[in-house]
Amino acid sequence: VRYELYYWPSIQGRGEFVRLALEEAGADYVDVARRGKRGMAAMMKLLESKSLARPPYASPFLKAGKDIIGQTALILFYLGPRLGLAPRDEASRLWVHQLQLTITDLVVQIHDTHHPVSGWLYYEEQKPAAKRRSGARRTSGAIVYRNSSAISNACSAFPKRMKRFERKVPLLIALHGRVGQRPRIKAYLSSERRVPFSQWGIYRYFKELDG
Ligand SMILES: N[C@@H](CCC(=O)N[C@@H](CS)C(=O)NCC(=O)O)C(=O)O
Repeated sequence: VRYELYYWPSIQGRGEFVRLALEEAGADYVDVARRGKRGMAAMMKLLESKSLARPPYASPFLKAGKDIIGQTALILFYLGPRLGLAPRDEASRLWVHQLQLTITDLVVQIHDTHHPVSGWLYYEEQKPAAKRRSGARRTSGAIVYRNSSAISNACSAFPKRMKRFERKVPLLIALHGRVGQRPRIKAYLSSERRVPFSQWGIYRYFKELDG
């Protein structure tokens, strides 16, 4: 199967979790919307289609043969055994899925640090609430910091806070380093396939929120 990943081309965002899995497995895949205007049009066509029996809610979504699967955690649940990345026994597989769903919660929490009121308003229109929200951000994210993508992204959005937090979780930080050293991931991170960090993704850096 040649997998087709559909995600916004200019941000790592939620798509990155899927990209990392596909890259680690050396899977045959196309990052469709990053293939110029045509790729983007193909994604919009599927997102806006009224004739799909099982339409995806939002990007990212994956096309595998005739199947279209949305929701980041579900895409990974689907890919895990197929790419040989998930454990075989059910309890362990469910545990991995549970971790990924917790990461999904964390992603929303991080997003809400800069857009606590609405994703449709500018950050500048919700600054006071953003400040309160990021101060109140739960550190229960600890468990999901096992995830390599979450760590590097959190470091770029909250460099000061993460420096302090890192001291408390040395094993996690070491694991993050090891993931970055895995041959396929290492090659991917320095390739053009990797979308650079930006101020438009989920993890944005604002000095005033990194208190
Ligand atoms: N729960 C979904 C959330 C998907 C989502 O919100 N995707 C964002 C980009 S990261 C998006 O495309 N939003 C546009 C929209 O919701 O219309 C997941 O984890 O995949």
